[in-house]
Amino acid sequence: MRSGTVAVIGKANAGKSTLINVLVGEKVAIVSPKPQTTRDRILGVLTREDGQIVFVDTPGIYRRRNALTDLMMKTTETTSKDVDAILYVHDGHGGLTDEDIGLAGKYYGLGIPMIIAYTKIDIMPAERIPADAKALAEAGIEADFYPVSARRGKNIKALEKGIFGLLPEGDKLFSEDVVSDKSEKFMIAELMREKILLKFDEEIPHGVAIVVNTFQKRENGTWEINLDIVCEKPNHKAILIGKQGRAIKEVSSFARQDMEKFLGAKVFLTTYVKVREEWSDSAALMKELGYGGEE
Ligand SMILES: Nc1nc2c(ncn2[C@@H]2O[C@H](COP(=O)(O)OP(=O)(O)OP(=O)(O)O)[C@@H](O)[C@H]2O)c(=O)[nH]1
Ligand SMILES: [Mg+2]
Repeated sequence: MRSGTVAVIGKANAGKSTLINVLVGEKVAIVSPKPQTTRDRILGVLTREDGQIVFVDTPGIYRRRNALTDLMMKTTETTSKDVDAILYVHDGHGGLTDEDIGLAGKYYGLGIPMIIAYTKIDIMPAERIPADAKALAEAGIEADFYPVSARRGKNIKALEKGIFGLLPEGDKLFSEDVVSDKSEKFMIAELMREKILLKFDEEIPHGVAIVVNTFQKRENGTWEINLDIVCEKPNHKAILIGKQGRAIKEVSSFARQDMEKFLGAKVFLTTYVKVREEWSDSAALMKELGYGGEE
């Protein structure tokens, strides 16, 4: 039996969380077309008869903007050093620059067994794949290279096999019914944030935190959920609410549908938009909003 932890590392928006969801077979992390979707370290557990892979999703590598980004990058750095293997995710469709090669090289250089998932091959010319594989190898990055598409489920089985091959002999770390280390309440907040990421332009979702105030199952089996959408500026609040509350109604309705799917029961969701100026640059406010509490 082989078991171990695998840090999933790569640039922001590379497709790390999507790949973990597909490998695990369940949604453990939210996904969006905007960079900086993942803020926390999230475990996704894949159990087979003969072993277990504990994926550690990390915030994508991104330019520093504020205290929140700093904290996110620190999470990624510490995670990458404290695992049995690294799954380095590269967005093949985005091209391969010297900077990309440098970044992959940096993690390869840690001396931890590493595998490369070259993803999004469903939306790029196949001819480029061998050339990019060669460029990485020529730069001294001799990690096994797997072209995959998380969206189309292509080559995922082969990648899984490759990852198991890097892990040490050992017993499972989690019981087999566990797929994530995060609570239902955490996922509820994340589903709300996902819908905001999908609906609004970058500046707004980057400054949003979700605080779940009520998360309660009623006797009849339905859920009562009340949450705050905390943003950084009064004009962001106005945009989040929208004309006659239309924007907030729309995102709340999409979020509620996903929450119902996730909890398998009817949800009564109320949302409230609040302003906490510059929370993402204040360590104390960040902590209050649930970031950086687990040092
Ligand atoms: N076409 C295509 N799109 C993909 C694939 N994998 C991910 N995507 C898209 O790429 C975008 C980013 O995906 P995420 O999984 O959120 O990326 P991430 O690396 O976790 O991003 P951060 O958490 O921000 O670092 C989303 O719009 C996904 O739908 C793929 O295999 N094919
Ligand atoms: Mg992510």
